[in-house]
Amino acid sequence: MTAPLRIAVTGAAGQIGYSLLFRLAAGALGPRDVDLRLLEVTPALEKAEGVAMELVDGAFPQLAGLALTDDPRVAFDGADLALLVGARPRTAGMTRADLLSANGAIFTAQGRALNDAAGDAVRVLVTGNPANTNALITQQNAPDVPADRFSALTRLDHNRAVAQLAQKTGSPVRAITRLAIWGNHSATQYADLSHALVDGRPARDLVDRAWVEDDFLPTVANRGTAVIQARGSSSAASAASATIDAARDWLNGTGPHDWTSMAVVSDGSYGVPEGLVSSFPVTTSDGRWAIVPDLAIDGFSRSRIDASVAELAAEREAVRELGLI
Ligand code: NAX
Repeated sequence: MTAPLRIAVTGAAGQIGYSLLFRLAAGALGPRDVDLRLLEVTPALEKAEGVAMELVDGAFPQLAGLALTDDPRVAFDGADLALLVGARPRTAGMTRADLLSANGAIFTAQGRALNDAAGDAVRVLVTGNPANTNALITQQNAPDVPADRFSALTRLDHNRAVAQLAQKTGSPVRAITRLAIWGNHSATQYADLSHALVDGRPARDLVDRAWVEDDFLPTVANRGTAVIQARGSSSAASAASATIDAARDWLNGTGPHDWTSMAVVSDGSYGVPEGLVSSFPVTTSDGRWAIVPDLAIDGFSRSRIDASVAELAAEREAVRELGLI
């Protein structure tokens, strides 16, 4: 019998956790049973205990194990998949350096714990912001885990872009393929539809340039802010759903004619400096990702990719100066 997939989830008492955990328990990653290891900070353990009670009350047939802890080494012990959702949000008066430093403390410790305790096959997906740089810190603090096992979530941006293009062209979401998010999960991200297809037809033949530049790109990049304004709190169910999509595709593979977007450790492809955790179009199979090679990058795309990558390079410099990597 196959052992359950052991999944560590950090930030289990948070809003994303509240959507994510129930879908994991319900089998959103596939037919394999799951063993959930919930990590929270000590003051939030009681709240997480309530979430654990509700998971039990769901009587999910695939939920083969459930544990709750405030110790990263216990949460990550033998983990096949680590979903790092918990992070320190930016609060009033915090500078960017304060934010990087507070998150640095979390992700250096979690990187070390993953290095020591995680299973040999572990895949680590960082949702907590600033996701790309948190993933970089985690990866750099887990030197024994292969670098290609770390990713940051840009799937929500990808999904938002797919949905916008589907709405604009009056097509079902499943008709949209080959969209790509490049760079950072931030307002500088670049949602590239220059290779995208709508039912096999080039998207660029169906939408005009003005819509792309004045509507599509700002809508996708600022969608998180728009959701906060409308809902009074940040995207949670869609972020949980994107985290599931990203993990499922990483473990199970993308289809033959499509790709997805993942922020992964750059090998220097497309002029992105080696080692930065930057979003690329990728295909996945057998638990491994590969950057889609040989795409033509026009001048507009080049300048947008370069701007977002420059932001990532500045974040890397800042965390180097803080001694976090
Ligand atoms: P919440 O503030 O509701 O929950 C975060 C939880 O993490 C809290 O319960 C907190 O106690 C816990 N936590 C903090 N430090 C921890 C640690 N060291 N170990 C374990 N748990 C810890 O935030 P939520 O709305 O759930 O969002 C979580 C993170 O996702 C935030 O950083 C948020 O900015 C980020 N997001 C990332 C997105 C993406 O596309 N990459 C989109 C949605 C979201 O904004």
